[in-house]
Amino acid sequence: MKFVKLSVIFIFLANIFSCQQKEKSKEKNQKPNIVFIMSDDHAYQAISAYNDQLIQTPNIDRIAKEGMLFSNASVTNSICAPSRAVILTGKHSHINGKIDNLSKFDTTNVTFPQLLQKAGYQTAMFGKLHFGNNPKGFDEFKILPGQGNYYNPKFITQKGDTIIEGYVTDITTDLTLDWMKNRRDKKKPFLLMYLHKAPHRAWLPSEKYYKEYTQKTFPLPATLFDNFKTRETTAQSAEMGIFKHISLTNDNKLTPKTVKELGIKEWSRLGESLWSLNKEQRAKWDAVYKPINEDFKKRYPTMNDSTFTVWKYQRYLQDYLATIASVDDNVGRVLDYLEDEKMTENTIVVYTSDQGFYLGEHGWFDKRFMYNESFKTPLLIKWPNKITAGITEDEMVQNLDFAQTFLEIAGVKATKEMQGESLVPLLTGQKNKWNRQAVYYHYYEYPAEHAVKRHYGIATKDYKLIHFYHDVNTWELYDSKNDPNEINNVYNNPDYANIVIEMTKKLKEIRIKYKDSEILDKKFIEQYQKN
Ligand code: SGN
Ligand code: CA
Repeated sequence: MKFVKLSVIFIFLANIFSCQQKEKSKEKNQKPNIVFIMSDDHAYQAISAYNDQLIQTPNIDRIAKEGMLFSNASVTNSICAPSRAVILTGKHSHINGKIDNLSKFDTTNVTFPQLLQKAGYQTAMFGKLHFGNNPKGFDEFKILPGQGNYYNPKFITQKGDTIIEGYVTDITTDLTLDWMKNRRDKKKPFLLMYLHKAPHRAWLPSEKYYKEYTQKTFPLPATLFDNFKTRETTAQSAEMGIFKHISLTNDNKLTPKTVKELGIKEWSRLGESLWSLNKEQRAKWDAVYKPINEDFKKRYPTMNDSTFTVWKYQRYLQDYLATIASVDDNVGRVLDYLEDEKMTENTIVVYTSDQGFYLGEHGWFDKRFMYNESFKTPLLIKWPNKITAGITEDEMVQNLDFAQTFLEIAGVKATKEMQGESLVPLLTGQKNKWNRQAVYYHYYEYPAEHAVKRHYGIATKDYKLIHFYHDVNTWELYDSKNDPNEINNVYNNPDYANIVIEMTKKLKEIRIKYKDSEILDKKFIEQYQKN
């Protein structure tokens, strides 16, 4: 009797084991799923895996712990929609045509999701795209119109527009999880683009975090009071200074009444960014933010330019970082789901931003420049069994490389027009197959908000050469190893004369390699003037 019982238990356990094995091998034989997580304007300085001075991001850090952190990832054009166009097409802005946020994306471009969809991948996109038209190649999408709202956002869907009550970061995640749980075919591989609006300006945190973050103070960056010596004509004319251009109302969330009462003249509009909150949300908000007005009224009379800048900086970072705390929580929800469903083995997870951002460096917020904080972008990738966990990779990679990377992972051929390089060799420990010596950058949106002049440039691991053009003609050279904060433009320093010659030659060559030219520069200026 005992023997019969034992045999039954044995057969039962053997069955379970063989089912599990079958499931595992099914998962192994299936092409990998791709979860592409991107936030909007997320500075690498605000991810604790890069820098733990400002915020703890334990969930985003999980990706680095279990995978690879890229310390030298950059974008080709540091602004939202152009960066997204580069990611989807694998082509530089001057080739895919989406040079700035204003022009519409040319939907005759072939994107990697279209190719994956054709190859049998299920495809879905949730959150911010900012293209002016709907994405092609997606079975399902729910995207924000334009910039979208933090509170009670509207989403464009294939079935029409819908407004969803709540906080955008939570909602984008709810939509993403709902698709993964309920609406995909679990037998097919998938590409999921999970795209946060946060931490984009005007930095409206959720109730969960504004209570905590409005109490915090943060260390000041070394270049908060940069005087732009050696960069007068370019950096100095940009309109993205914390002191002058962050508005006390729209950005720092003081009420227009307070600002008027104190007789302060705002550089930009005297407005409020809080119109999307409903009554109940607004009441909770006011309970926390109203006292900040009273406190400011007391302090303002004794403030000088630098204490005023520091106050604005702290207020800016409190809200900016609080929006990231929500992103981190929600990334955790998605990672947990993948773990609970035992999908981690066969899923590559990428976390990145559409570009970097200034958190007070050079006295700035915003992006656009080829200087490090906005040129570089966070990039963390995990892919168990392929990537050795916990590695930091310092090779120069770009958002231009995603399309070819994902196509290679899925075993799909890239198009001839794509200009990036697959990151698979770096991910799988075959560094000898990677030989990139320099990356190219080109920013176009000028004249426009923030007044960052048009420029293109080349970066190697040692130097960065930038040419500002259109209504100026200035050159800058940075010694990246000796001047990581990029405050010394050494272009005219005789000690660097040979480097200037060498880098100018390299810049010419890389312009040819990527098919960019003065003729195209002129064409885009004319096109811009017509728009
Ligand atoms: C808005 C912001 C700008 C920001 C652009 C582009 N102003 O216009 O500060 O540079 O978006 O951002 S705001 O007062 O309306 O917030 S991007 O990430 O979409 O490129
Ligand atoms: Ca952006």
